[in-house]
Amino acid sequence: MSQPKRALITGITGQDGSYLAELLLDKGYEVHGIIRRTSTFNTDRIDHVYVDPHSAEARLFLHYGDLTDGTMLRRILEQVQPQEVYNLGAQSHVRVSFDSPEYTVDCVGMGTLRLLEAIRDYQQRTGLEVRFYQAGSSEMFGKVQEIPQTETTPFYPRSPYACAKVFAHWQTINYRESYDLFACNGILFNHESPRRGETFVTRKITRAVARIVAGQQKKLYLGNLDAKRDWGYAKDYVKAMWLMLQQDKPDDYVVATNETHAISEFLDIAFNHVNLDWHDYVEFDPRYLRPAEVELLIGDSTKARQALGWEPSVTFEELVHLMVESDLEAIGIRHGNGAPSDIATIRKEMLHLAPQG
Ligand code: NDP
Ligand code: GDR
Repeated sequence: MSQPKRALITGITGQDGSYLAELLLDKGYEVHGIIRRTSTFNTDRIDHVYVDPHSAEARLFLHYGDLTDGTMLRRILEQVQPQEVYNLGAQSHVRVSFDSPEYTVDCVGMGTLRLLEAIRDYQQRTGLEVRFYQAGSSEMFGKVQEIPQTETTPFYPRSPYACAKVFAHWQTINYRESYDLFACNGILFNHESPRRGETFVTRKITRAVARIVAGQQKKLYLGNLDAKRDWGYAKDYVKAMWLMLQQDKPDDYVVATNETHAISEFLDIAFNHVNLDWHDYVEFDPRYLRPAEVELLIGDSTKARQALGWEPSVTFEELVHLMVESDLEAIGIRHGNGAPSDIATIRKEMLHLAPQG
């Protein structure tokens, strides 16, 4: 019997890491993830796929490590001997990166370089190929140079986070060209889900909707409501990561829905879903403004659609409904007919609610 493929994921405890781990386990991979030592458990998003490593069925293994610690990265790489490495670990909050620029750049920028260096040495020493995925971001486009944004749109990063991602992007290309590494950059536009961190604007809104309905919160404080984002569903986006590493040649791809929406549109759909008007609840707090804002992002994912056969499966409206429903469930309130928060049920419910004729 052939050995299962082994993948190593940094950032496995995050939104994307958890969906990617599920996807790879479904495909029969042995999955290894790097987690940070914390004083309380931080594995909520992957607990449902975790099996005690003493069990013969175990195919998910966790290793303590950190992108700021190159020695640990090398050690884990030697131990795991993965065929694929997905670099998803990051201090990924743009606003926080202004407060903590040195750490953000160390983890996001230098962390990627440390990992690339470790892979380069490992590959040269063993002769074994390691395919590498770098979690690039639409934030790299920053101040709009071109609409929509494609793989050839110039970068104009507007935060320490985005600057570090640009550095990581170019390092990835350099390692591909210098050392013949199978290294790909995904340039992923915003993607969300019920597992999205609670301080990103989408989840902050859907969680607040549920808490307002439950009487646990009266107001929702937000910053700039005019910013526009190209929002997709995280579960769709991790498929694109995997597809990139299955191609004959390494390349870079924009992954996006090709639609943009203002935060106020997200608010409309989320609050309307529970028959509330967001204007009655949302207050402005300048604390949530950024020193420099990215006003408009809209991707053109034609290349990924044509070369990878990838496409998004969930619409913007479905995504908002999915997230609101999930937060209502989490708080113990079941909206409408008590439907669970899966996409098939959301679709049925939307058809039912759609104005007839
Ligand atoms: P999350 O913030 O949900 O997850 C980030 C992950 O990185 C967590 O597992 C976190 O661990 C880990 N991490 C943080 N710091 C370090 C460190 N120093 N060393 C090792 N691991 C660390 O992000 P997402 O899942 O949303 O995003 C995944 C990747 O994709 C990130 O690199 C992000 O920048 C990028 N990206 C995300 C987009 C999005 O819309 N979601 C769009 C484009 C790019 P812990 O749980 O311990 O905090
Ligand atoms: P973003 O996501 O910065 O695009 O980065 P976020 O949800 O944080 O912000 C989106 C837009 O909403 C505005 N905004 C607020 N944002 C937050 N977090 N909180 C608020 O209260 C608030 N009010 C308004 C922001 O100003 C911004 O314009 C995400 C991250 O996942 C990155 O890691 C990833 O690279 C990019 O998406 C693509």
